[in-house]
Amino acid sequence: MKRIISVTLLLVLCSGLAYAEHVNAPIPIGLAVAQTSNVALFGQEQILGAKIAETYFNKKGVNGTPIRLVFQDTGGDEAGAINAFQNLINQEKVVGIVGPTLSQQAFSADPVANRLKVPVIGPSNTAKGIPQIGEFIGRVSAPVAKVAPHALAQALKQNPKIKKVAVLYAQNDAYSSSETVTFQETVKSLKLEIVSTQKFMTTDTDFTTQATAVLTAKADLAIVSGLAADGGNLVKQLRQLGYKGVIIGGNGFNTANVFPVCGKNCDGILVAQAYSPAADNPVNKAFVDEYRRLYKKDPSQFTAQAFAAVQVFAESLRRVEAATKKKITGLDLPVVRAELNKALRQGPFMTPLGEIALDKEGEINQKLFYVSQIKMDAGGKTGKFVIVK
Ligand code: 1QQ
Repeated sequence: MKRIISVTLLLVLCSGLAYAEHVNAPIPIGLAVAQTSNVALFGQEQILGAKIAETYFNKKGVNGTPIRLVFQDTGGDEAGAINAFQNLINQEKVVGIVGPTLSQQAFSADPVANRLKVPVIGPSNTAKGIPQIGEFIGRVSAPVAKVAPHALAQALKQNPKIKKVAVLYAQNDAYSSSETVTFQETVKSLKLEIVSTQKFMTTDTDFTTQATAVLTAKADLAIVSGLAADGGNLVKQLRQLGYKGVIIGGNGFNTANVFPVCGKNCDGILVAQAYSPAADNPVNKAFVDEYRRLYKKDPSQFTAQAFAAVQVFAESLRRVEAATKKKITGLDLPVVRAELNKALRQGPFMTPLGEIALDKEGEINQKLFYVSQIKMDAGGKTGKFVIVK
């Protein structure tokens, strides 16, 4: 008898709990980045930043209601990104999506979300034209045109005698093909000469042809726009074949996961970046402190941008509640998605990237950019990004 009573009591208590959970159900935000394939070299860093943001913004939540990240692996290609987006939108009923990792994936997956009127924030899509995909598409990753030229300016400052430039890029990747255009325009505007233009594929492993061409052309600066695996291998083979000149790496080099790829040959690569761990603002301090506590090193740009992407969703959800005077959980999902998309574009956010805002089109306005130089440790296995500007 006693047992029956206590079981009944337990059931009553449990159903009470379930109800309480329901009215305060967490708000699902999709996180669609690469957890597998070579593109996971970036995606892994993005997940770390997103998770720190989830915990940080859930101290207050959305006026008490927590957010909940729903992770969906995109893999490294377009089909994987489309699948992840569809799943998050239709099955998981997310209010918005942070992702995908590559611009190459965004040009295929973003139109799906845009048609279904689901806001997307690109955490690392830097190719020209991303926000123009549609009215529900924005990004917190500054475009190549705003970032890449800083690396060239720094290379010339350190090496005023540079005259002959080789540009190399992954022709099957949207970011790489976009970034090389910016680099080539900047090279010409600085009255330097492009002595060789080399294409490769992100799937390539042998770069003998391209490296030989750079050496034959006697370039004193090589600029590589590619992803971490291919780009890192290209740099390694370029050095192994005897190239002694300066190397600029594009945004694909902005991850510590490139260090094991080029090893000691990563040393000295200049990379422009949209983030510095030393940026002096309270939210960056909190972010960096937490990252250091967990991983005993400094966060990368991709980690900081993923944090910022989750942040703009969390803070915009609060804006939606303020504007509608209703709890998110009390609004219909299509209304939440539409209001959220508007709120994302209404004013600044103070993030680890500094103060940022999205314009009407969803393009980021960011003020601070940096250049770092890779410094490899004596063993050639580990290294760090040293901010030089
Ligand atoms: C893009 C990029 C990549 C380097 C992100 C990892 O900038 O695809 O837009």
